[in-house]
Amino acid sequence: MKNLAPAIFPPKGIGDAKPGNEAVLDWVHEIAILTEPENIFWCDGSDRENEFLIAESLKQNVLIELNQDKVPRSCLHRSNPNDVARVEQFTFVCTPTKDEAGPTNNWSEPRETYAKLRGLLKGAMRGRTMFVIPYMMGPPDSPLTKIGFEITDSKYVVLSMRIMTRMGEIALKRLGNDSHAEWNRGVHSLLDVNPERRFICHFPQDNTIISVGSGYGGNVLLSKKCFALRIGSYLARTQGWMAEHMLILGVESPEGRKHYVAAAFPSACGKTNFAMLIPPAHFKGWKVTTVGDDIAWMQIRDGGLYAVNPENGYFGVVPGTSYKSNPNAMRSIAHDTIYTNVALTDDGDVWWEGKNGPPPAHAFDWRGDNWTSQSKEKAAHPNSRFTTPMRNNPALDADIENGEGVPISAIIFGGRRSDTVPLVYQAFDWNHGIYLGATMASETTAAAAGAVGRVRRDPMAMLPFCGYNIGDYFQHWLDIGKRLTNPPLIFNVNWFRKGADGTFLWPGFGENMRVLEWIIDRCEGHGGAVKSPIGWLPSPHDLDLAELDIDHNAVDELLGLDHEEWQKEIAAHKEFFDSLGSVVPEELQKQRDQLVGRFKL
Ligand code: GTP
Ligand code: SPV
Ligand code: MN
Repeated sequence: MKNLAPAIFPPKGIGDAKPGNEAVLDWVHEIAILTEPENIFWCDGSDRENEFLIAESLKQNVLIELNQDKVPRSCLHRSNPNDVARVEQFTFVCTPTKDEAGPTNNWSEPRETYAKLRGLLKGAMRGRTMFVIPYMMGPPDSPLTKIGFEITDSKYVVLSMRIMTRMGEIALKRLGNDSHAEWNRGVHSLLDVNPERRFICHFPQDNTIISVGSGYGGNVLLSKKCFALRIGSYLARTQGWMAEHMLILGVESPEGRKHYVAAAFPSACGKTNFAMLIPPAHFKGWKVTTVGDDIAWMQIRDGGLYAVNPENGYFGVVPGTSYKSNPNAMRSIAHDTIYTNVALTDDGDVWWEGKNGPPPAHAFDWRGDNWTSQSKEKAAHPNSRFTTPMRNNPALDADIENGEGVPISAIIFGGRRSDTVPLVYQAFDWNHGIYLGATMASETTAAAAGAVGRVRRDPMAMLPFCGYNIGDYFQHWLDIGKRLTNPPLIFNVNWFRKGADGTFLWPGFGENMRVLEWIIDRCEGHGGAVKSPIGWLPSPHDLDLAELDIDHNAVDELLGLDHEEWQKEIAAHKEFFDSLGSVVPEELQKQRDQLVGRFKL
């Protein structure tokens, strides 16, 4: 099978970057005895190593060569068709008690789970190469920065981790030789890429992740959802910081005033697009820059919240990306990019639904099958992805390496809601903002296996990523608030509200600048708003809608509150809290009572 490449034998000087830390060596030794690889490859993250691994991957069909004139130094990867998204139903949090994992996580007893996984991993790397990847999450000089190691038998994982993290020597140096230092242990094996033997298991108390049976990004690039969010959120709570599923962007006014905002939207709900926003022509002199597109690690400093992006690259949704919707993403993925599950044209270019220009007459679809512009099936998988270095982004923020982090003026929550939820509104205060986050919902997307378009509650966009009890997570937000003398303001947005005809009421993408400007205005203490039962709402003239072709009825609808819909919404909040049992903090129950009360005024 194409995913299961045989062992490789590198020339001298490649694959021998052994760390000096005894604890790491002991752990690698133990995993090697279990998995019985043909050989061990110690990654150093160098260009030479990368070139060698790309060449081997092309030979073994792990990667497909693209037309180097069209997409220089880029390749295509096809994952197994049974393996194209995160698998939440096979994702486990293995805390000593079920209670610690809480009502929203699949729990599995640690000792039994280790035993089961050991059984699956026994001899799993026979005839294969075992790669050891040292990596660093966060800027080199940040107190938030953490080290991880991922053991894997997939070259695709090695090549992707080199883009997504600061990989190799830099991580070994930061870790040093102290055998008691904190670092994450990650073990990944493709096994036989069989959904029946696919488990993504987290052991927060051991700072350990074991992922088997998948080759898809979110399940196997262990730095990302597994470490930076699930284990990260657990560490953050015990250590007093925050690990969140948030983009971070900088926004600078023509007068040179700069703010940073962090925004939590669920998977495939617009984080990468918002983080790379280009203001429309009307906003002359405004500049938006990207710090991160998916994950924020935040600490308290001087009573405020400061964020770093722990990642080094973007693993972004491809379909819908075009020079019209997201020019910065298009420029980022024009070179040095790994594409996963997009279509391949006859001239060796990549294609996907929503790319600029007409569809090709013929292409190979994401599975590698013949496809024509008449085909009913999609050419690119709806969850096809790009893996690209953040340094490709023309809008990269200058403070990306700032170890203290960037000061956050506003936190924005948002989901994909066809109805009920207005374009934007502001929470009355921090605790009310937590209520907005805790009750947010979104229509499900192709980023996770399962039904698409079903409204589900996804608190802080962390439902699949919180590595401990969600009630304790809410309490952690409340506790952080008590320590903030200068807390960010909290907002909720919804780019996805639809009209009676079923089309989006709001143009979205670059035009979201109009909402962002209102948010910044509110942070600076000007900017009008009216008090509503759900929070501060802009009235139509509070938003700058100049030079925007939008019907005023659509604007009214976007900013309107339908009381009947909200009665259903509040009932759904109650149903959600009830489903969590007794873990929801009293303060959030109180917030709901107050919300109900405000509707009765
Ligand atoms: P993950 O990588 O899964 O965490 O996703 P994400 O939150 O970064 O979402 P992304 O920006 O990749 O957008 C996902 C999908 O939403 C794409 O198909 C976009 O075209 C679409 N999208 C993003 N922003 C907007 C918007 O403002 N309006 C509309 N209508 N669609 C949008
Ligand atoms: C998400 O699903 O939120 C992603 C993609 O960012 S994955 O890395 O697959 O989780
Ligand atoms: Mn994400």
